[in-house]
Amino acid sequence: MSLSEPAASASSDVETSFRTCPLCEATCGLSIEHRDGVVTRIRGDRDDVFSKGFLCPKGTVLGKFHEDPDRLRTPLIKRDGVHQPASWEEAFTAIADGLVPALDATERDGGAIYLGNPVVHSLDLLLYSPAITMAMGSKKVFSASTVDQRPRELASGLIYGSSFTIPVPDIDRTSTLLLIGANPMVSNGSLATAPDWPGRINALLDRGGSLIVVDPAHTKTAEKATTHLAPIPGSDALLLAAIATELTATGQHRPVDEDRDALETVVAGLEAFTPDSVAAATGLDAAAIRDVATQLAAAERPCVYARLGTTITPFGTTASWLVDIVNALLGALDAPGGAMFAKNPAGSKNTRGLGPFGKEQTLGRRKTQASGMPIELGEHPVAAMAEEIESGNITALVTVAGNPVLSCPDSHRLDAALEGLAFMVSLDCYLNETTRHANVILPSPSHLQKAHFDVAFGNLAIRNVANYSAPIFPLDDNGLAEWDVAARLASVLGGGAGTAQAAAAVDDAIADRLVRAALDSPQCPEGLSEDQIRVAVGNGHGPERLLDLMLRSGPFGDWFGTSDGLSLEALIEQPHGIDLGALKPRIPEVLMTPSGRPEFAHPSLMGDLGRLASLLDGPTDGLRLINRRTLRSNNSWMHNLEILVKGKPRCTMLMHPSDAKTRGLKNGDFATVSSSVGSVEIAVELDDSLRAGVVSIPHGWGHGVEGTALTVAGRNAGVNVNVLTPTAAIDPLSGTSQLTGFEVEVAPS
Ligand SMILES: Nc1nc2c(c(=O)[nH]1)N[C@H]1C(S)=C(S)[C@@H](COP(=O)(O)OP(=O)(O)OC[C@H]3O[C@@H](n4cnc5c(=O)[nH]c(N)nc54)[C@H](O)[C@@H]3O)O[C@H]1N2
Ligand SMILES: Nc1nc2c(c(=O)[nH]1)N[C@H]1C(S)=C(S)[C@@H](COP(=O)(O)OP(=O)(O)OC[C@H]3O[C@@H](n4cnc5c(=O)[nH]c(N)nc54)[C@H](O)[C@@H]3O)O[C@H]1N2
Ligand code: SF4
Ligand SMILES: [Mo]
Repeated sequence: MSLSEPAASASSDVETSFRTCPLCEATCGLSIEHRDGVVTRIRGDRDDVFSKGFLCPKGTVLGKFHEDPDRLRTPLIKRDGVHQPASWEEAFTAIADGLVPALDATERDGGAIYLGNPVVHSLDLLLYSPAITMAMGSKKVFSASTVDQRPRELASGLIYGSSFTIPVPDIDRTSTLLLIGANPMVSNGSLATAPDWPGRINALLDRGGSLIVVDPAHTKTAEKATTHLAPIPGSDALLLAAIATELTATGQHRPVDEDRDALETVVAGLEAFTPDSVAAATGLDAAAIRDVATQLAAAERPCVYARLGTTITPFGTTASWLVDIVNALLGALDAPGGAMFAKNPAGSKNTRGLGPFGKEQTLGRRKTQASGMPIELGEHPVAAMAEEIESGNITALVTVAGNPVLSCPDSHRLDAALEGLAFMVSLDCYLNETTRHANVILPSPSHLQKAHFDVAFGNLAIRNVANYSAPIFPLDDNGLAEWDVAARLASVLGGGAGTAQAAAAVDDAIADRLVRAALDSPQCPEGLSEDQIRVAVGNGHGPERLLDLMLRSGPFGDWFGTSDGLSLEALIEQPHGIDLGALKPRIPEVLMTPSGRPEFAHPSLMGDLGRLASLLDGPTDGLRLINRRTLRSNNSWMHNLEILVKGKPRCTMLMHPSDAKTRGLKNGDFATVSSSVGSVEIAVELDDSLRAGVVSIPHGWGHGVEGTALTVAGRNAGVNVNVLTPTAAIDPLSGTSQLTGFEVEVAPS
């Protein structure tokens, strides 16, 4: 029996299956009761080794999502402007006849791919979408990273030699947590996989610890804070620089040995940034900044963690770097209770134990064609997508689990640009704002029909944990597994047939690479042969074999039966997961830098301090729009589930009463919000806890568009905030879009 095939149930008794929630980075264990293919109840799995029963309202709706009549179950082909159901064979033939010639017409240079956020949550897509990219033969890769975490990854690449080496807050052991631009009480955390952030924050406070929150909004997380600072948006890099200077100027930093020279270079470069010099530009009292530095310095186990509110700004890379500098000056980097590095059970670039090696990382080697935006870590910034299509540099596009029309800047322009493509293919669950432009849409099965393992979040978890979930429900009649769809698509794009055999060949090629990587690993036991590996993992097709290869050759692996350790089988025997323990210090073995130490004073980072100094002049007076998440939402794609959208509308604009008054607006009024690129009309919700001069609108809304099939979302449409986001405003180092802190005007509608 293939591991992908769930055991058929003859009886109609209620069965309980345990499964990791695939929706957000918290990776909660779910206990799913179901009967005859219908989910009857979802609760938190109290025996899950990591989440211990925690879940949020979204985790309970996987059954509703499975049943959603709008969820696509067959491929769709656009004929005469209308999407019509088609067979898989027809769909792959249409792609061979349409997309392949479009790619070939530009010698493959005009092809692009956009990888959306759910790719990192999907075992199938993480393992098989690289095959699609490779088969396209295009170097134009876009992803949601450049509207999200790319600055953090870039800073890590420069400092530690790998973009996967991201410090995570050791929240269970810290005594003082400084949280900047993150709202984990609502988002459940990001780049810090920790199911039950709320419980962990409460535990920190219960053990007498402190929570310092820096956020222009008085969020649910700020409500928990022992200290809350509400800065001017976009000024966090200044704040961090001033904290670093204050720590060293007052001798409150902790002694550092190996990295003294590099840190002294950084500290010297930060001299101009003091609590007094940044006060006006951050909108904070110098005394409040000094107090934060003192609280951190006095803490037994301090930790600084920054997230989305700092990365979707023009200084995202610099702010991410300065987080590490402050942690290093506090002795909190790579220390228990501070900012630590996870060890991915599925293996990662930084788990091979090779120790120091690698080339100097440099920036700025590639630029986009139309306007010269930076291409870093192999990706084009999404801010460049519309202009690249308009200038004819991109003529064919594949989107995988992404909805850029709602999530990327200057949406109206991107929406129009997509219509100009010669051919577009989407792999998605819905006919939505983006996929409506596709000539062919290939459906994904529901999440309950797929295997799950969090390959990506092993790099980011606050404990080392491994947990595998088998599919609960079988595929629909005529349904294809998502890995199979991706592999068939890759085969068609490479000029092959979109058949099961072709997909198997793509799969075998990936398995071959993993076998070679295992044999080449410095941890590979002497004498282990290729045959032994192949016999151990078998030759079944699909993600389980690949996962087995990764686990068994990973840092906790059983090396194909030659030692005790992880394997897929071991995980199947433990449906609540295997806890591999608290994080342990990993410097220097985690580093891939030429010096064998963190490159704290990397020239590309030091080189941005001049630009940062230009912020000291202070911002202009205009209103600034910031981003916001709401608990029952998940970016753009869960608004078609009644249970999550019912009740009062969530897509409103929060505004301080003083800002509303000067504009003649009252609670519930409709306002027109305009930026340099667009305008929307939205209901005003007064909030006197928000920093004055700041307004906040959530993203992912703006449904009800012609050509989509989202019945419930259409009735709860909201507005698309990214109609307002300019494409020109990016972090010039990473190319990440500024989605927060840009100027808008607000007037009564
Ligand atoms: N419920 C829910 N959960 C989600 C998601 C969702 O859509 N809904 N999305 C998931 C995804 S893809 C991600 S990446 C994570 C993100 O999770 P988080 O990183 O926690 O991001 P947000 O919840 O957007 O919170 C960012 C905070 O930054 C603040 N902010 C905005 N601008 C600035 C600024 O310039 N400086 C500072 N200091 N703060 C600022 C905002 O007010 C906001 O409270 O959430 C994930 N979880
Ligand atoms: N203004 C503003 N804009 C933002 C943000 C913000 O805070 N403010 N946040 C940004 C962030 S952090 C992110 S991550 C991006 C998200 O940007 P995107 O990734 O482009 O958007 P999502 O809404 O996550 O879209 C996910 C798509 O994948 C589909 N999908 C879901 N699960 C699966 C699956 O298993 N397989 C397949 N094939 N498809 C699937 C859904 O139907 C949907 O079409 O948005 C960014 N945009
Ligand atoms: S917090 Fe995230 S992982 Fe946990 S149940 Fe909610 S959506 Fe799922
Ligand atoms: Mo994200």
